[in-house]
Amino acid sequence: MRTQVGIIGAGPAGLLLARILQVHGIESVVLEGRSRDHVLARIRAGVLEQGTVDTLNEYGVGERLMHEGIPHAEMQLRWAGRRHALPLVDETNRRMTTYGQAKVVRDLIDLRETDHLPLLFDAPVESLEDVNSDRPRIRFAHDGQQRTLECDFIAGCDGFHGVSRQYSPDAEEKSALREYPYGWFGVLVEAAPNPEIRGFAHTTRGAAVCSARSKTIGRLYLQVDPNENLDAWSDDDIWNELDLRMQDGSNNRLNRGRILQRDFARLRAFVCESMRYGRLCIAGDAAHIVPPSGAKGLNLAVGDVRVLAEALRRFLTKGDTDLIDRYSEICLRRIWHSVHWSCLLTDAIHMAPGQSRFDTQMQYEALQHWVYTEIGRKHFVSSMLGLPYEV
Ligand code: RFL
Repeated sequence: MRTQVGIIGAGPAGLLLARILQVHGIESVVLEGRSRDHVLARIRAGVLEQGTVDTLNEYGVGERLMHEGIPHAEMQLRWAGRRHALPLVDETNRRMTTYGQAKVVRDLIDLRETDHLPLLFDAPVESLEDVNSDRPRIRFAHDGQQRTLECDFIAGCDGFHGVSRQYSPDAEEKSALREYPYGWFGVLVEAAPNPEIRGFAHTTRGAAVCSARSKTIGRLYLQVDPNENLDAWSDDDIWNELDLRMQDGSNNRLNRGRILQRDFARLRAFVCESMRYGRLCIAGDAAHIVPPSGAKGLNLAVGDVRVLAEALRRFLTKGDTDLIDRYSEICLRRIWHSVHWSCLLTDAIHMAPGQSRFDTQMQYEALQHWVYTEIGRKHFVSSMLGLPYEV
């Protein structure tokens, strides 16, 4: 097998990259280790920046998003048992949109399959060869056979646990990690999200987060200790704890419904600053992880892929290496900005183990600053809405 760009991973990064390259007339093959069903059922992100919405529209993947996406113009923050709200729209009317990652992935897969372009599921990549030559190769398994894909360039879009990052020799040396001493216990629920109870809550019992995936499906999180026995929580325990943490002195309560899925995510921030080596570039979660509080992971993946697609277009059609040489540098400006914001927000809303009353008061001050000062509001809104793209 041979192609121009071998793409590892059919998450948002790999699939969107394949789509943009297709629009530019560049061939690619997408290799995905898991099954189609598994990829489509994965519940993750749900909040899209305006830039992500615009990019999906620009490349012809925005039709369902325009019908089913829920734009929102306000962020609620709760602390000390009171609700505070701040507008989340800028002067050019940019805002956030709720639209599940699973839908973004399905839209991209549907389009690629309709166009009969190569996308192989159950095709785990085992190794890469000659990455630093002009004929890099991908070794993968498919249909019980070992196979090789020869490419002009490899895009490692295989997430945090993927194989591609390790092929950059200085990846480890150029990586930075922060692990938080807590995680998010997430539930996907069949219950209409109550617009009066949304956003983040800081409480001395730990944080809670209420968001929506659609008009009928809610996505709710509780901060928990990483060693918490989550099997011991009944559905009622989860709802009761959410009610306790989201209470704001009003009679508003979450609408309850069937819990469709439970999961746990350890919070961490990670950046690998070496995103390119020879004919390999890594993008999305393969290169960076942000704590989910800032809703930045998928949005950052889109930012990387925009730069990578344009850099590959210039390189493969004109032999111009300028942009590909600056790929890491350009992406990292946006990445560190989002990581910094996501960590600030994470620090402000979670209770760290053994946290003092002093620390809690400092968090109230940070929250107060974002909601009740002009400069704080500007910082909050521009950070949530995301930096403009350089490419
Ligand atoms: P993905 O989605 O992990 O996809 C990588 C793909 O690569 C495949 N793969 C391989 N394929 C072949 N061979 C191998 N050897 C392979 N190894 C791996 C995997 O099976 C997979 O299909 O990475 P990608 O494309 O970079 O996309 C990143 C996003 O998925 C991620 O950043 C977001 O989900 C993060 N995130 C959020 N981001 C937002 O922008 N807004 C949000 O509201 C938001 N909420 C969240 C989130 C992440 C969360 N978790 C999982 C911690 C909420 C949570 C709880």
